Amino acid sequence: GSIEGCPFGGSGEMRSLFGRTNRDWWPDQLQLDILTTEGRSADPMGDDFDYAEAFNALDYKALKQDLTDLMTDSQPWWPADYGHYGPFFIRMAWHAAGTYRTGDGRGGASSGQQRFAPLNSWPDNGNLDKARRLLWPIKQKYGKHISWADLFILTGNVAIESMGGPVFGFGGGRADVYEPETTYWGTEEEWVDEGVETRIIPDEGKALENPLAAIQMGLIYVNPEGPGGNPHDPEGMARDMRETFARMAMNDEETVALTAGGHAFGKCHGAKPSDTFGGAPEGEHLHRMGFGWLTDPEEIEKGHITTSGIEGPWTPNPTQWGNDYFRLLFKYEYELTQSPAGANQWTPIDPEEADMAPDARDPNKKVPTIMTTADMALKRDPEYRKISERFRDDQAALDDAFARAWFKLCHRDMGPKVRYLGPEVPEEDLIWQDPTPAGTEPSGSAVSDFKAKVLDSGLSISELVKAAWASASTYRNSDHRGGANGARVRLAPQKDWAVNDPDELSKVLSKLDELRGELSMADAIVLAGAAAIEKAAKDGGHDVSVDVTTGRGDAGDEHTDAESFEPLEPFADGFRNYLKTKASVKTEDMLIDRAHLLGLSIPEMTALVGGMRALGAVSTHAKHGNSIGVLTDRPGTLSNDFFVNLLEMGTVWEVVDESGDEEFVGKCRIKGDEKWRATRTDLVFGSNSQLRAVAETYAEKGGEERMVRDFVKAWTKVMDADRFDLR
Ligand code: HEB
Repeated sequence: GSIEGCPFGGSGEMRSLFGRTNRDWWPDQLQLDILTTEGRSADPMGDDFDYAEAFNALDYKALKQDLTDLMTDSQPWWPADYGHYGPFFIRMAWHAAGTYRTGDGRGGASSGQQRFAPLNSWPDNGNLDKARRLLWPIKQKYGKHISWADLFILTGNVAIESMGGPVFGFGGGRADVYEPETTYWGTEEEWVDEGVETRIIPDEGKALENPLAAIQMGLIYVNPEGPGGNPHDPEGMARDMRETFARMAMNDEETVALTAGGHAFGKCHGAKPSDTFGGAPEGEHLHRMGFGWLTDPEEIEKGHITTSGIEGPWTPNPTQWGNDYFRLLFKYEYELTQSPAGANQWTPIDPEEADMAPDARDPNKKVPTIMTTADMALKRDPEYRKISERFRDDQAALDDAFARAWFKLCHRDMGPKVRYLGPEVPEEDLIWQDPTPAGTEPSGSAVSDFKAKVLDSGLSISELVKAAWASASTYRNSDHRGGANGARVRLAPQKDWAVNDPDELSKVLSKLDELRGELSMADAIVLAGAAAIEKAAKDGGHDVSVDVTTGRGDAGDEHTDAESFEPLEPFADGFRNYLKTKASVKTEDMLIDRAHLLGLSIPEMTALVGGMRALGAVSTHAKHGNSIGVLTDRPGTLSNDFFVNLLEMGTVWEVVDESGDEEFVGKCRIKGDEKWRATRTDLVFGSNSQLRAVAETYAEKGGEERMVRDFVKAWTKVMDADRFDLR
């Protein structure tokens, strides 16, 4: 069944973690992945390349000037509509950023994924291959000092500015990656232009599966022609827009401002039936050199291009910022028409000559303006309409709302503001940046005094470890949100998440608050976990120190958009053996997903799971009850018992029938008496051949010492995952 808010809820059918992959779409694709196994990186820049340092040495002004000049430097192989590439580049930037979704924080502009499959070949990204190639001479000129990912967004900003539009700022710092990211984009085997089903069909009880944020496979958001292409369903159109934009963290006002502001510029392309064009880049002939959707150069020259299939501009001034979009939307009645490519679109009835637009190639020729079905929703939906009327009558309000929403769109996946680089980072703190007040360095013996008091406080090892894990483990490498800094674990909604055992957590936090003195809560929580682990290691005969870099600050409710933290709730956390409800992927897949979001390697994940089980740090609210998976007789001691007992041949495992394949009992192979209980997440370290191989190294002679060391290192990595202030 579908689980409200769960990134793996949805269809109810079991699926693989990443759904349909590049290899499924393009079976003939070059098999480069065999060269990225065995620890070899695909990144040519090398480990010591520091993008921030390179960016800071960029001649930013010169780059912006070159981008401004490029806007009107029309190239014969892909001439600029109206002699200005601005609108085209805005669409490129919007589609780079617009894949972001709050559900798992994946997608978005921050690693330049539009360069790679599948995004480079999504029908919705049609012809953006040309936009990126237009930028190549500039990328080449500035080299390592500007990443593709930053360049896409900065180009969008320059495009807006060069057409008189309002811009709020720019933060650089998106380091490129050199291989496609593994992101779940859905399970469907067809693209939107091949007739794949729409994902929201209320009559059939079909809701948009989380974390997906697009209405059909191959789209960024909605279908511009209407739900499933149907232009006669205004309610459905608004519903689809509201749902998909909400998944991108946008409310109604932001949605209206973005769509109307974006469509102040440029045009739609639907001059010819789409079957007169070549295929998408990834599957095209070698000699097309990564270009797709091709037709005769003479046709391109004449502007006979099809992208979406819809044809025409929204306003009479497609390269000038202004309010004509709303003016025309409300001035005219619109009728449903078909583009030359056969797409559904809306045309004003009896437009005045002055409200006609120039042809994209011939300024002396006049063409009618258009609206897509999605644009029509801005006046057909009552809530959108109120906002649209306000913007129609108040240009300054639209300017401000568009500039802010565009900035958010392009920076939402960059995490806290300390990650932004460059001279145009806005002063103002924005709530969606999860601002955290700066911390202070504790003085003298504050840290050691506190750690001693914590161990004397009566709080258990497991309670302290769980609190620190609850605080830090919300971090997501995908959008750099969450983590221990700010101590938001003591605020709503995190303090009440079932995975955090709220009653226990609140007891631990108030005790720590009592003992912490001058330390921030955020530091205190991490230090308490460190003290507990040092003690637990010592009890196991290992003398280790768990280093903590202090200096975390405490955020308050006023710094926190509680609602925006809801998608960070783990519906499964294999590290704490917690599962809320069975999902549409295997429970062990959810551990892998969480480890990926935390940026962990296989050995790091393995050492953490084994260590946390030994420490007894499992959730009591786990579906499976307390202490399940704690395969040791001495919980609270840091040992390799979990691995030793898991791999012990004297134990045979059976499914606990009522558990629906989620809980297992380990019995003595000879006597048959019960020894342990475990979950899928536990047994996968014995059943999966690769994880077993790693588990064996921790269970074998000499392995415990290494496990303790690896555990502490991985633990510290998680605790510090959000310490961008240190880098
Ligand atoms: Fe947009 C274009 C739809 C949103 C900006 N769009 C466009 C088109 C379409 C659309 C269909 C056409 C393409 C071609 O070429 O053919 N959109 C849409 C939708 C939505 C949107 C449905 C949701 C509602 N946009 C948007 C946003 C933005 C934009 C948000 C930003 C801000 N677009 C844009 C631009 C353009 C477009 C600028 C133009 C391009 C050129 O000109 O090339």
